[in-house]
Amino acid sequence: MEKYYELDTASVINYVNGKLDFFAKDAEYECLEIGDGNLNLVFRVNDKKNDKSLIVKQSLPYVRAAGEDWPLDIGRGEIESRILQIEYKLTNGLVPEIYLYDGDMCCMVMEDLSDYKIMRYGLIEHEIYPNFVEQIADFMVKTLLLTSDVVMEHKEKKDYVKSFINPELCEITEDLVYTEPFNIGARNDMEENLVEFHKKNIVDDPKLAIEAAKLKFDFMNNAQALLHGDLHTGSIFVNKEQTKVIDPEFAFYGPIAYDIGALVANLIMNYLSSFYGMQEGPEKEKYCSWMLKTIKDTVDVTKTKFLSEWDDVVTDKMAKKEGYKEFWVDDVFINTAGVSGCEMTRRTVGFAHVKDLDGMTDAKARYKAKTTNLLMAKELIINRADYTNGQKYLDLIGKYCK
Ligand code: SR1
Ligand code: MG
Repeated sequence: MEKYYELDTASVINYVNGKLDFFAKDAEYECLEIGDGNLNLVFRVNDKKNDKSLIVKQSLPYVRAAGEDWPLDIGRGEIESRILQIEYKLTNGLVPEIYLYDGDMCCMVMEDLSDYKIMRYGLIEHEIYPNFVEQIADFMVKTLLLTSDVVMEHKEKKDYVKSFINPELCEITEDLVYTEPFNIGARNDMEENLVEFHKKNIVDDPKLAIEAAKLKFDFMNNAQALLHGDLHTGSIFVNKEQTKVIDPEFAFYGPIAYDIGALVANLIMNYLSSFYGMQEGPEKEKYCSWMLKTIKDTVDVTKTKFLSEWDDVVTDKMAKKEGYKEFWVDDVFINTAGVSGCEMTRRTVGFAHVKDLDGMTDAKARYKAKTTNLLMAKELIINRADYTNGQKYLDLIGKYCK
């Protein structure tokens, strides 16, 4: 920690030039702090004259969204830079390229994606991304299937498991996703008019409690694949052509359902904010039908890709036995529904919310979207075994959103 200091928009330029031969001598710098996540500082350093830019991401020794009272392992960027390099190779560039990781400054320098937008903000503006499903499904299948025991040599996989032990970040998920939202108090944060609703429908339901508990211990004990660990729409950069995944600092070996479920949940929450928040008319119709198709296809295309890749890449003799592939894939998608439900719950009543729902300006519509979100979440957790294909999600949404 002796060599660590917190960067700002002035010092980051010298910092980068001391580490990398990236910018030209005559560079005209423009530097902004663009981090809007819960944890880190993120700078974009741009040379206007030569049109070259990069991103510097620095870990803080605490949770940015909470302040110094919530300390956090400052070395987390090391895991992030390692997984990004692995994912870059596995996915042929569906993540940004890493130029440098500096363990003294807990800093990562990487490719700038200035012609992309954070997907959550694009979706809030009702933008449509035609290539998203194919690319994100490729990302998930390649990073998850290829790092699992059915494909990897088992001792090598165990070395990976060891080197991606990420206890502090996992603890955040164990608490914020799988524990606090199903109880009263702690760091939960909800609108006043949801307090009673939350108690009655979530906290006081014993059936929900046991199913959420099962999902929590699946998250903690099922070292199935090398997860991104926080695959919501704020961790994805998109434009009309391309998709890039960022921010895998919560990476560890966990259940594949955790990545797919987080993504599906965030798409559903955007749908709810649009269904209840947009004015009636052709724009709403077009956007909402695209989002419904995106939810359905995210499940179905990912599932189909797992099944079709399997025969080409699986190496384990027992995994090749007839019927095992279908069992494995079904199990992943059953738990995907459960994870989606936990993510939807925590984003409504827990510590970390989503702008899709919180940003709805009409209070009545926001209440309707948030309560519907909680009821659908509960159904997805309790009856997750029914949600093995995309149409089932659309049936559920259709039942609630009338
Ligand atoms: C204290 S961190 C809160 C949330 O932000 C991250 O993006 C993760 O989703 C985490 O749960
Ligand atoms: Mg993040």
